Amino acid sequence: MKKKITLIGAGQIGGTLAHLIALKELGDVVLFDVAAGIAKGKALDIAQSSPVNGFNVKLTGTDNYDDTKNSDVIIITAGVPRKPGMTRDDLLGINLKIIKEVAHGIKKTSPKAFVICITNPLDVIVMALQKYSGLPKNMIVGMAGILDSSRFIYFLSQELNIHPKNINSFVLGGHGDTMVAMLGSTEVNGKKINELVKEGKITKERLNEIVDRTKKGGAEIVKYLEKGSAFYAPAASGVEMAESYLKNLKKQLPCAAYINGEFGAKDIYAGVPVIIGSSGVEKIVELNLSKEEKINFNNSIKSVQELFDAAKKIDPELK
Ligand code: A3D
Repeated sequence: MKKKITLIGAGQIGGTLAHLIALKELGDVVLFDVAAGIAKGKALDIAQSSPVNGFNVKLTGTDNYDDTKNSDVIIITAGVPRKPGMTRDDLLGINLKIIKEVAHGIKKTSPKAFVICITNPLDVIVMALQKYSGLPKNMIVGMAGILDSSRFIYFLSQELNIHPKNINSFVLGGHGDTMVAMLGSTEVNGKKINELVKEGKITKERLNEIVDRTKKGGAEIVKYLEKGSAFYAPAASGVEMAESYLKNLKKQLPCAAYINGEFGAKDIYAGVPVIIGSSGVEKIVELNLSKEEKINFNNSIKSVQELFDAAKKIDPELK
């Protein structure tokens, strides 16, 4: 039987997710949005491309949670994106309210689903989603690390004129300005990036600039678009997580997962390397961090905690 994938939020990312999922034939797609017309219109538009692209999945649009019943995977993008000059944290109040509504909707209709959250501010929203819904922590995960890592690898590949597939790297911590590029684990053609610095292939200053551009990667796109934020790369990243779950690929991916002791952090969601397979988040992969990486990771966890404290003030139910 075909898998059922529900996308809560049929905006820029939701629509792109639907298109990618259809092209990859990962399952039947239900697009859900409070703006039912957008969900229905996008579902119909993508479905009409099936004769051209040759995929065979069903696409429907709705604003009724009953139609999302018994989904295998749910990807949430419901919420408001940034406008130029805004930080992700500025979205907290409004997106918290939206995520509460979504949590209640999916809890009733798809309590067994693997749930991927993309709504910002990511780490705090995914933590709130878990608390509001009460769904198992290993079945609720946030997408950010794959996107941040992909941005970092892309910028490095352009700088070094090397195909991205020959670069291994990832970004951990919270999805914000405190995110941590793991330079100690970054390899280009199997060689540590620090060796390339020693060989003069890239300067330390240039590498720092690339790390900085990665941290501000979302804002750079918001500034260009003026209305809305990035959606192609975020959607591709969400699909990679869904695919690893649906096909039990057990890929190691940087995701916002529930940490309880790993990496020295406790009772918080933030970006760490995890294995995603048919049991959801099957494992957090602990790594040896350098002294500097550890300090930066702790700093990032602290800022996620501070924002979650702010969320608790907005809604005491989160305590
Ligand atoms: P957008 O195109 O505005 O789509 C959001 C959709 O959510 C709209 O169609 C709304 O109608 C819908 N919506 C609002 N309230 C509800 C509700 N209660 N139930 C169902 N649907 C609702 O935004 P987008 O797709 O560009 O971005 C969606 C979210 O993803 C935003 O919060 C962004 O900040 C976030 N985002 C996160 C990343 C990460 O890497 C974590 C990257 C890019 C964007």
